Amino acid sequence: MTKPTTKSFITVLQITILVLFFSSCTNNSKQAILLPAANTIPIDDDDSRDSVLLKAAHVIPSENQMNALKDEFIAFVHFGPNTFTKLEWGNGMEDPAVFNLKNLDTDQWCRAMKDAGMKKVIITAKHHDGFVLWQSRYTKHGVMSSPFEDGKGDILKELSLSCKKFGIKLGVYLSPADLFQIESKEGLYGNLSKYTKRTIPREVEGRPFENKTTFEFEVDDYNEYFLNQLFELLTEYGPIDEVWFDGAHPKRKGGQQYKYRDWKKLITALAPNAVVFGKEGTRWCGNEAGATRDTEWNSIPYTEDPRTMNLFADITGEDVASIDKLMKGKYLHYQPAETNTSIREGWFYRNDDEQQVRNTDDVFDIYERSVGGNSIFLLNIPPNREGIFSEKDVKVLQETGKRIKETYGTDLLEKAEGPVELLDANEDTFMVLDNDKLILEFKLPKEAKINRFVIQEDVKRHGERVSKHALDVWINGDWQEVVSSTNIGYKRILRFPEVTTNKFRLRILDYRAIPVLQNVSAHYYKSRPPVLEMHRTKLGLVDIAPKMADFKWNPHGENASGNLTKGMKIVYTTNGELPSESSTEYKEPFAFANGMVKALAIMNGEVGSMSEHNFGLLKNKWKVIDDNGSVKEHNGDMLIDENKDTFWQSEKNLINKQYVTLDLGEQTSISAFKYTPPTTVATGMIQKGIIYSSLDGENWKAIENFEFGNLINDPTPRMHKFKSSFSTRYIKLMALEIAGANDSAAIAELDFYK
Ligand code: FUL
Repeated sequence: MTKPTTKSFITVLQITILVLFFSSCTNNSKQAILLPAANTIPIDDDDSRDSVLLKAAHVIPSENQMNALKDEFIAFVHFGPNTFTKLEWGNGMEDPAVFNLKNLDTDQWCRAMKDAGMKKVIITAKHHDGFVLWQSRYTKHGVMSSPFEDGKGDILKELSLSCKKFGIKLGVYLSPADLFQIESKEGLYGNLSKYTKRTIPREVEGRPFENKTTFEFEVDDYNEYFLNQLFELLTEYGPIDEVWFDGAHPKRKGGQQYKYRDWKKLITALAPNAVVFGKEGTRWCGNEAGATRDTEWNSIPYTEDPRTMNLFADITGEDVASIDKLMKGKYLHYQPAETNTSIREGWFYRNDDEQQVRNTDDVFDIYERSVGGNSIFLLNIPPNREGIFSEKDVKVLQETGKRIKETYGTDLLEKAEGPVELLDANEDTFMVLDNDKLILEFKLPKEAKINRFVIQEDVKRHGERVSKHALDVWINGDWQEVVSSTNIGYKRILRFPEVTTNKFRLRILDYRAIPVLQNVSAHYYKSRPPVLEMHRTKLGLVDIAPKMADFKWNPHGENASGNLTKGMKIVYTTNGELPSESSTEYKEPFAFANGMVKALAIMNGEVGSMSEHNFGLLKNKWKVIDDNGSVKEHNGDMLIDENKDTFWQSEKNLINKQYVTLDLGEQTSISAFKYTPPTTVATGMIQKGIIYSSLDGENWKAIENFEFGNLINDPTPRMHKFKSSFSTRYIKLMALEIAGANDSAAIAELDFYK
């Protein structure tokens, strides 16, 4: 892009406004503020690309959004009947008795969050199954009907007390989708009730509210129910700092609409500090796997005015706010992304032996990419059936917190020479890079080892403006570029191979409007042995290598993994034991039939995090003998090719005929199977199905039905354990229900286990 020259596009009217506005600005801001900054700015029909960019650069966070950004690392807690049924999505018809909680220690949750450096926790007060974790006046489907404390327990109350004790902010997840209200006879969801004037909260005998505020809304039964519950949550457990509205819907009914504008009125009045997720406050990052965009702008285009919108669609895709996207909008709105993912496979706790837990390297990596990539990191830690976070999870939280503190707790630029406004760690000072001051130098009193550089723009007052920048270091009497990147926004963490230097040079290479920086700092992260990744070919050769995502920061043309993993040794076991220095050293791919491989890297005497992979039966003799109705370019072989990037897909509308039949080559005993859905399309997720077995390929026996939840948002592999093992030569997998409004089935990879 060419740098905007103000004269070319600012109209006479705008100039008048500017002159008036300038007179009220501080000196320093004068050249930097060309338009009044606002949370939402309309795009006019005659706006050019340059003027749209300029407007985008003047979109700023609201106070609540700014506070949400500053919280940086926050916790999610998924807890409810699913914790006991071990399902990802309940069906709403669970007997509340399944929530058989005997102990609860929310102090333990908060202690672990505090150790991790998390500032806020959001709990599933009501997940899609409709079961409520608090003593609601408006339903019996919740803790009040469970054995937990004889029906007198209140998870939210306990958490809110612990939060106050530990100084952690509290947020509530209240699912608009409500399967209990959909499925039960008297259910309110989609019951086609009339919209009439109703007073919120509805009075309930013997349960008065201390807060006497009332509201009048024209709503139907379900919206009233929802508003009444919001009233309880926001007045009796507060202060509430975030309200989380999930867009996911396992099911809908009766054309039920949500009167979000009314919900919003209630939230603004009762919890003025709450940022609203899933509406105009904060937005979903677009995946649940912890992936981050290389360029995450928070100035988002809207075709309708987000201040008055009722329905917010998910914003997904790699590019959500480039200038091409902005040009399609009618409004520009500041809206930070929340990178939400779980510390465990799935959102709810299932068990401690099979459900994998992310290691500290992984969590720390996501922290750096998300917080350091202009978004908020929301990490889920699901409590177990003992009412506490499992030991493994706590350890990862503690280690992550320790690493964040050790790395970012000290600023190596503390005593550096350079622009004071950027080095003074004072949020009220900033530096306007006007008059072509686009190259900034920082000099340390003496040389230091450094591999992280943090930059913050002054988004609070000036929005996000930089679109390209690079960092040089002084090495052997010369400047050398160590890393370059795109936008900055609230925070950009630059990662690069360690260097020893006493001078840095930050170059701003492109921008949407005159850049205004707020803070810079430099850090050293003691590199750890990398996390490993395993893969097996169809012929059964296993290779182990550093996970490439960890080396994404492009170390200027050198072999990334070679450069960063000098002196690394990989050791592994195949008998289930934890590998140690004396275990078999990995030198080249080795043949392995099935079972668990555990591996870790050792580098400079330090032992890395363990990676494990449970390999299913070898597929070298397998054949797909029937891939009924496959789409041409997605044939049956693709589901057994050990490549999760290719997938089988059936034609549409073949209800009850979407199946694949496999010949395993020999009679085999089977106890479980793994379904890996495709990740590039969301149209073929098999959420319900059935497995048949046959010894001759002609006479079939139904073995068991299976069910997987939340596949569209979280397309990760799913395991199904059969009630008992069975012996078979042929297997048929038939799809019975596809997630979303889709009617073709897809499988990226199918694995069976002994
Ligand atoms: C999704 C839900 O369907 C999951 O169960 C989980 O709550 C996640 C945070 O959002 O869309």
